[in-house]
Amino acid sequence: MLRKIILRSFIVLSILILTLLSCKNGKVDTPQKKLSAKPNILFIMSDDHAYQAISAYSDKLIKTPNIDRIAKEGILFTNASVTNSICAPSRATILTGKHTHINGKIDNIMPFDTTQVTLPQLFQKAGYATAMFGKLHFGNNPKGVDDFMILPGQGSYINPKFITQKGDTTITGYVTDIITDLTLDWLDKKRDKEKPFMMMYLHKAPHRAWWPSPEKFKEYSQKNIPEPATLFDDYSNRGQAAKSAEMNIRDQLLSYDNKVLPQAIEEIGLPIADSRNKLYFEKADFARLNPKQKSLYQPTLDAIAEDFKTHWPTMSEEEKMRWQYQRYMQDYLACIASVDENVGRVLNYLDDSGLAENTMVIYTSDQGFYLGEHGWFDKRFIYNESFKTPLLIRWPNQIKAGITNDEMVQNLDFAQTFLEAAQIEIPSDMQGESLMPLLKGNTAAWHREAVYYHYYEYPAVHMVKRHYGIVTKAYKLVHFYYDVDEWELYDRKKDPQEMKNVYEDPAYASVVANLHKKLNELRLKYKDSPELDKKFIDLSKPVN
Ligand code: SGN
Ligand code: CA
Repeated sequence: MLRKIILRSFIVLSILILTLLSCKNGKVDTPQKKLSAKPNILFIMSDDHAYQAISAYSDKLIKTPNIDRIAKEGILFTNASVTNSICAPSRATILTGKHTHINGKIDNIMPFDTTQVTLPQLFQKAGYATAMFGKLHFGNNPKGVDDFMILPGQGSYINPKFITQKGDTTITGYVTDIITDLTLDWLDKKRDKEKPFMMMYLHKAPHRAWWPSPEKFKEYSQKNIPEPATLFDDYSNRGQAAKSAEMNIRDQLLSYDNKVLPQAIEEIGLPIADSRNKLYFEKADFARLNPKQKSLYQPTLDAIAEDFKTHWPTMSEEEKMRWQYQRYMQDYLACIASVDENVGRVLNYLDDSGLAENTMVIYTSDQGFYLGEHGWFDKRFIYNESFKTPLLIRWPNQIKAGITNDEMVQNLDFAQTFLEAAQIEIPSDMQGESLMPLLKGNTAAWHREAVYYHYYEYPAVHMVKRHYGIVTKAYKLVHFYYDVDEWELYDRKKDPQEMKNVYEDPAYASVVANLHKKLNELRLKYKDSPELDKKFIDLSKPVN
């Protein structure tokens, strides 16, 4: 009897111990195992980086070997676009997975409703280590990030100030290098390595006023950059919107954009047309340089001033355009050269630390940019160069190397893509679609034929009129409204430079009818409407 009792107790005890052990394993090990299978997300975004200036798209202007690596070892999207081509609205779309008329951040001015759930919050809640470094331009207190250091507003290229959880701090150096140092430091030393990470590494460059590092400034100021075919566009065959925009390289670039010292302008007897010219040198990046840094820039600044004084007074209008274009592009590309080098540093870190295989690396921009096409700089329009945005994604564990994809994808889709990749539940009110099927090469599972676009910031800097439109692989239908009521249609295959509005051409009558119908459907699908257009016009009116 006693032996029986002892034996039974022994069995019961063993079962109990085994159960307890497996429970403990269950509690401690399962989530870890699950989490370690989850990918890291490294979201790299620069500000105003045109796809024309990434050699994975075209090497006519610059070679970007490091950014290209992401596509070579992953996927390149050739038809990626934004829903609203301007900084803060693009960021709001990425963070909420919603069009700007739904998340409310229709322009750079309108405040963002911070009660909305943003992407990092979802990742943090799901057990990810989260961080954000660089330019947010979107309120100065990001939610859902364990660590952040962000530039106030647009931030400075030189000796930038950062907002942190512990207050403001200023770091000496060049902004692109600094944002990368902060990113690498967090990846290497600060993050909780028990968790997967979601990191937003956000460059200020190459935003206006395109201030390069001193070495790149010198190097690129000596280059001759090829001109785009449409540099001397006269905007014929199009409506009011293109004609009245204020972003012409010859006429609207200011001397601080071109780094022509105010003294040089005064010396040849020209008025400094815009008080901001002088202010920039007195208050902005140039004024932030310490004497040692200034001495590194001075020889290049002097050479530009000399060149300007010698040639500008006798230049024809055409030559002035060409001169302005060279100066603009030299600095713009010099800024990108630094971005590319720094992206290389981060990719090397992923390789060296063994993180590369299971890290999804995304390279994109908050929108595209005009690099002299139509004679312009800046963005805002639904026309190709600013509507499209670079998109390169690498994730060796899941994406085959070297895929090119031409589907109509948008920044609206990013949130759902990253959430699906991380196996986090996608909120049902997000408006995009996960790109995961495309990343896995399953194009047959992708059925979208058209995307929707809506731009609002007017009247405002650069004077690009309010407009919305629909874009398919073959066509683009646009409605400009507010103080005009004009429709434009472009045949994207026959007229990729978008030089001829064929809306009134009878040959396109059925295309127009079909696209109008589809545009209405998209407006309904995404919950946009004439009532909302009017609401945003009323909200934008200055309150006395
Ligand atoms: C500044 C720039 C504009 C630019 C806007 C918005 N002028 O106002 O050229 O369009 O930012 O850019 S500047 O002389 O102050 O640089 S955005 O990327 O932030 O939307
Ligand atoms: Ca931008």
